[in-house]
Amino acid sequence: MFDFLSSRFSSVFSRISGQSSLTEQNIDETLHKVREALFEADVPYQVVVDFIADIKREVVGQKITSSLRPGEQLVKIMHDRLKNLLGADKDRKDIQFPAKGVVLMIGLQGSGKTTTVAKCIKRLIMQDKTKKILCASVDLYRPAAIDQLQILSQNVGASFYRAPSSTVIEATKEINAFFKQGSYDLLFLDTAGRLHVDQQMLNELKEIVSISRPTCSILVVDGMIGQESLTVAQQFNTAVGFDWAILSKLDSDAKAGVALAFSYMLKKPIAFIGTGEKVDDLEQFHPERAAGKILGMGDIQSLLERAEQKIKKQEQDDMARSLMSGTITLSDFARQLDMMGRLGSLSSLMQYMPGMPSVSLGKEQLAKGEEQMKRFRAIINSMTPKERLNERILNGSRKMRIAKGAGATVQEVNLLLQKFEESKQFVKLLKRMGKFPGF
Ligand SMILES: Nc1nc2c(ncn2[C@@H]2O[C@H](COP(=O)(O)OP(=O)(O)OP(=O)(O)O)[C@@H](O)[C@H]2O)c(=O)[nH]1
Ligand SMILES: [Mg+2]
Repeated sequence: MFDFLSSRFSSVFSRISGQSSLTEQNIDETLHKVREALFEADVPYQVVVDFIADIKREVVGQKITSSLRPGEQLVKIMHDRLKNLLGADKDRKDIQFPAKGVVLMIGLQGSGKTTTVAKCIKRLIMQDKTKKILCASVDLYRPAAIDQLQILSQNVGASFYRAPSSTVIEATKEINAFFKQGSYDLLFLDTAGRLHVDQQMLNELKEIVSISRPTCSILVVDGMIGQESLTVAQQFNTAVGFDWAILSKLDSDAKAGVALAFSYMLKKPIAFIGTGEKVDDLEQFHPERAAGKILGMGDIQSLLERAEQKIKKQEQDDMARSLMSGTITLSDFARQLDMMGRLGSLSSLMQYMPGMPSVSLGKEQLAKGEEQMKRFRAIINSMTPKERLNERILNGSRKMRIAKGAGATVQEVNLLLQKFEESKQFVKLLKRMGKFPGF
C-alpha cells in the first residue's frame, strides 16, 4: 500500500529535509513534485489543489522557531497535513465493530464485500473467542454467492444461515428473525453488488436497512478502480448512508489515490484496508502511520507490534531505546537487519523501515535484496566493536580489511555505510519530530 507515493515522496523529502534554508524556489520545486506525484497516484484534481494550497499557506505563515531545521519543518507540515487528509483530524472513536446488532456490508459488485465479511469476523473472533457471530447473505442474484459466504464462514468459525425465500425482502425478514431467535451477538449481512449504482439496487438496500436496522453499515470500496469509486461512494452515501469504509485490494498495484482522497471527500473514515485475498489480510487503518509511510518515514510502531510475537522483549526494548535516542550505531543497524531476517520477507518489512520506502520489487530484485542484507550483516560482523560504535574511523585500509573478512568488496562496504547514514538521518528526523510517543 502507498508504495507508489512513498517511493516518490521519500526521494523528494529526503533531499529537502537536510537543507538548512528554505527558499521560495526549493519550496516551489518540492511542492511541484508533490503535486505531480499526487496526480499520478490518481488523487482527484480538487483534492490535490486544496492540499497544496493548504501546505503553502502553512509554510508561509510558519515561524521557524522549533528545534527542526527548515527543511525538516516542511516535512513536518507535510506530515501533519497528510495525516489530516487521511482522516486523523476526524473523531475516530466510533470506528469499531458494535458489540451487538447487525453489521451490513454494502458496495459495488466485486468490490470485496463477501471476502471482507469473513475478514471482519475472523478479526472479531481472534479478539474474543466467545463471540457468537452469525452471517447470512441476501445476494440472491448469483447462485454461488451464498455458497461462497457459507464456505468462508466455516473457515473463520462463524455460524451461517441460508434463508429459504428467494426474494430479497422476504429473505431479509427470515434472516432477521433467525438472528433474533438465536443467542447471537452479531449478524453480518452480506448484500448483492451491481456493476454500477442503479436505482433498483439502492431501493433494495433501503428496504434491507429498514428491515434489519443495522447498527453499523460498512461500505466496501475497491481501491483498485481509481477515482470512479469515490463517485460511487458518494452515491451510496446519499442514498443509503454508511458509517465507515473498508478499502479493499490495496495490496495490488493500486496507486492509493482513493485512500488519500476518501476521508476528505466523503467526510467518513476509512476503518480498515484489505491487503490480500486471504481472511487474515485485513489491517486497521491508521492515518498517522499511513502519512509517515507515504513520506518514507517507515512505520516503526506497526513493525514493533508485529515483532511482538517474534522478537524477545529485551531486543525490542534495545531497538526502541536506540531509535528513541535519535542515534543508532552500526551494531543497532546489524541488530535490525538480524531481526528483519527473523521477521519475514524483505518486501513485507522494508516498508516499515525509515529511509527504506517499499518500492514494488520484482522477485529477482527481492532475492538480490535478501542477498545484500546477508552481505551487510557479514560486513558488520567483520568489523571490530570499536568500528561498529563509530563508523567514522573507517578509513581505506580498514574498509579493505573488513571487505576481505566478509568476502565482499570495498564498494559494498561503502554502500552499507551509505544505507546506514540514510537510516541514521531518518531516525534523527523522527526523534526531532517527536515520532516515538508510544515508547
Ligand atoms: N488482492 C485482493 N483481492 C481481494 C481483496 N478483497 C477481495 N479480493 C478479491 O476480489 C474478488 C471479489 O471479492 P468478493 O468478496 O467476492 O466481492 P463481492 O463484493 O462480494 O462481489 P459480489 O458478491 O459479486 O458483488 C475475489 O476474487 C476476492 O478474492 C483484497 O483485499 N486484495
Ligand atoms: Mg459477494
